[in-house]
Amino acid sequence: MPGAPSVTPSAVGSRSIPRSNPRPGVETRKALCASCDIACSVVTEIQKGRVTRVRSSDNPLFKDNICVKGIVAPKNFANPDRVLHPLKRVGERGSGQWQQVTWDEAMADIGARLTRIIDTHGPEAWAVSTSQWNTGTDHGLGRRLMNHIGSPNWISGVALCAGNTAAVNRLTYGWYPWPDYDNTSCIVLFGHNPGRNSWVPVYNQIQRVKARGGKLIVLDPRKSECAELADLWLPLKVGTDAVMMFGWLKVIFDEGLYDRAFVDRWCTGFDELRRRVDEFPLSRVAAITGCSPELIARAARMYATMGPSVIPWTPITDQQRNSTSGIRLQSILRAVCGYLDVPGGEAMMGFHPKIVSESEIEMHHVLPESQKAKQLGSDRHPAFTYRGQAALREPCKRVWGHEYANQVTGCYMANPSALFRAMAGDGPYPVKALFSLGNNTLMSYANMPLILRAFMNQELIVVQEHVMTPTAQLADYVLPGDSWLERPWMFDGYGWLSLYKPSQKSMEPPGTCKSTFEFWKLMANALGRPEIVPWPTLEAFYDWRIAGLGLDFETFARTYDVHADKLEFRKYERTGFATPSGKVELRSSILADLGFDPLPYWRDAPPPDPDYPLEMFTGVREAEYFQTGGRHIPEMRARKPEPVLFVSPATAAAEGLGEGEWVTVETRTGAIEITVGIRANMPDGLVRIPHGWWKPEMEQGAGRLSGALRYADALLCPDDEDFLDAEQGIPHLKGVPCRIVRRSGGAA
Ligand SMILES: Nc1nc2c(c(=O)[nH]1)N[C@H]1C(S)=C(S)[C@@H](COP(=O)(O)OP(=O)(O)OC[C@H]3O[C@@H](n4cnc5c(=O)[nH]c(N)nc54)[C@H](O)[C@@H]3O)O[C@H]1N2
Ligand SMILES: Nc1nc2c(c(=O)[nH]1)N[C@H]1C(S)=C(S)[C@@H](COP(=O)(O)OP(=O)(O)OC[C@H]3O[C@@H](n4cnc5c(=O)[nH]c(N)nc54)[C@H](O)[C@@H]3O)O[C@H]1N2
Ligand code: SF4
Ligand SMILES: [Mo]
Repeated sequence: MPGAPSVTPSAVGSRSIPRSNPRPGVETRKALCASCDIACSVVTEIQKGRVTRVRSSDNPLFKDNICVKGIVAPKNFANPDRVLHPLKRVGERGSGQWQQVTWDEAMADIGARLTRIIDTHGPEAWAVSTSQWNTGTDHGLGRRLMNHIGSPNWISGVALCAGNTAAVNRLTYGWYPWPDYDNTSCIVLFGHNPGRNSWVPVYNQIQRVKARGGKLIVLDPRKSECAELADLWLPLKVGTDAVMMFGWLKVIFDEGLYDRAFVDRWCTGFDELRRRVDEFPLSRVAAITGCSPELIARAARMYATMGPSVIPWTPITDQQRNSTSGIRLQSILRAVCGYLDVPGGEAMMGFHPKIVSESEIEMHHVLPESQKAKQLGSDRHPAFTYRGQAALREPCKRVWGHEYANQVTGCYMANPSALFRAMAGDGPYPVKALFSLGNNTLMSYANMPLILRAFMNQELIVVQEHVMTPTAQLADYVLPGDSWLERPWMFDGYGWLSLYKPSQKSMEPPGTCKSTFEFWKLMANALGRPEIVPWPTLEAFYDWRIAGLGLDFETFARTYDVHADKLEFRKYERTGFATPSGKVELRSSILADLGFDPLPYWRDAPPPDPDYPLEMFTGVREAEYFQTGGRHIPEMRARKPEPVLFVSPATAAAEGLGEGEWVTVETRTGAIEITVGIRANMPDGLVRIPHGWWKPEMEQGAGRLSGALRYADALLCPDDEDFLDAEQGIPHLKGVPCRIVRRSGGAA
């Protein structure tokens, strides 16, 4: 997911603090790291036209916001296997036979083939899968082109990471808020585990809050690094976050710890909610979560009574069977405790009159309603589709002045599983072209066997990448993408925060690597619609976006580190909330109208499966890699050469497993090979599977895919209805029945 910006909202127009060049012959630039999704402000050092070092920003606001992935970026992007020129498939799909072509040749052919597909099957036969931070300069231009051409079928990794949280938060109070870490009294982490090499800015914020006496509550089945720091650690059972929150609400309501005045004036559906919460006595919550009633009550009291507290975004509740209820319960906790849009609580920033949001650039209003209605998956699982968010258009306009707020790009997506089914030929209509930009599509959703079938059934697959990922190996065209060292960038906080942060270009891209901005511009031209992306260059586009501040991009990037206005709190007192009722909808009128339970609820896991007695989750991010990327960097591979599962000592003993041994893990969906790591901090019966493993050095092409067919967690993740959240249709990755099979012999 994205993630989040590394600046607190109170930082207004912070000027940069220039430092003299460290050594003669060394130039410096201010950049934003895009090696993950949180955009740390960093400094690049350049010698002879190449970046030789990445270090932390000189601005005290961003002090120490850097990690190993940012530091290793120059080596990452200089790797000898980087794709430097467009490649065209010449053999069968996946045969590994490529011909180098020019951008002109590639784009002319892609334009002609996509036009044929659209003419034959309609614009909805064209799908895009992307993630905003890897491509950086997409800036909503892909959506803009799709909206003009007529396709609603855009998906992204943000369906499993923050984008869906944003969409579900909007159902309750119209905007996805951001924690005011600087003033908060208590932080609650549902699994989320920032560290020195994972979301460092948030980790540093947690340290600062702790240092001034604030509290930290961590809910995690495993004693994680953040759990070690916590004042309270709740070792809940995997996948039970939603029921835990019912327990907290039970305590908060029974003990009168909520903000009655706010609830009375600003919330709908309190009485109904309260009756629902009464179905969750702590004995029931304790039985499901495995935590004692006393511990649950202590945590609930701490959250409700410490003063303004925050529940930062977490991917853990994004990826569960009860995701919509879990995210709604987080929203409800914020609201009933009076922590919404107050100092130290969670701030709703809205649109800013001088900041051109990507929602505006996307131009969702030009996509006809008849095409919006074709968005795949919106019939069964509408929450983050156009249909699910439609009732927010008028309220959003009323409160924020804009009809469409595509926060974290997650509010108008197609459903990934439904899209893959249609691509495979099992949908309501054919989908025949997939563009995958900065996104390892094949490995980044559930049910990889289905995605593979979907890929093999395409007429046109276009990938923009740095390296020959398993996804790229199945493409018709692989186009070389530039990196964050090689392009300017302006970050706007994903429409979650309202700010601009600039990034200077540090060096020229190698070969003919291009930005995603340039790709969409060439694509608009190739479809005969140059007016859709009218700006001649990326810099000219940024000049246009920043004109409201009375600056040009070059001056802004040279002079400032960030532009953000001072926060105004309790805006709702002036405007109401951007929901149909104008209030916080504890009972969601939108979910009711869509035919779902308007209150959060608890859906039990399917009955235990004796053939698959253990449970697995995917996650615990690897310090060295970002998601499926980075396995080609020798310095990082030396530190983490193989995928490792984690099990407790007792589970290892029961299964007869030894440290470092290769095993097979199986679910009903598929199987992977992996090594064993025995970890004292794992609960018994739970298996951690790392996300995104493949080995760039292994054989490429269909049937091999550089080890992705052996190691990728997505092979294990189901997407049948039992394992999908009902409202969103996103897969349950936190608690899937599995088994471990010992292998005779050594390395896989
Ligand atoms: N099965 C399963 N699926 C998951 C998850 C999981 O745990 N399990 N996690 C989910 C989460 S939390 C997320 S955030 C998503 C992430 O899903 P993705 O956004 O697909 O993330 P990555 O795996 O990082 O793939 C990004 C690709 O972009 C390329 N890239 C990097 N920088 C650039 C660039 O500047 N330009 C271009 N053109 N390409 C670039 C990299 O080489 C890499 O191959 O996946 C989600 N999907
Ligand atoms: N170095 C590095 N940093 C990264 C990334 C990376 O790939 N590498 N990826 C980035 C991205 S896109 C994301 S989304 C974040 C993800 O980072 P985090 O939000 O920290 O997520 P994970 O590391 O997957 O898991 C965090 C914790 O969730 C616990 N957990 C597992 N299942 C459950 C459950 O059901 N409930 C609860 N409450 N806890 C559970 C795990 O035990 C683990 O300790 O990290 C970001 N930072
Ligand atoms: S946390 Fe690391 S990878 Fe992410 S933006 Fe910051 S330095 Fe880059
Ligand atoms: Mo993520």
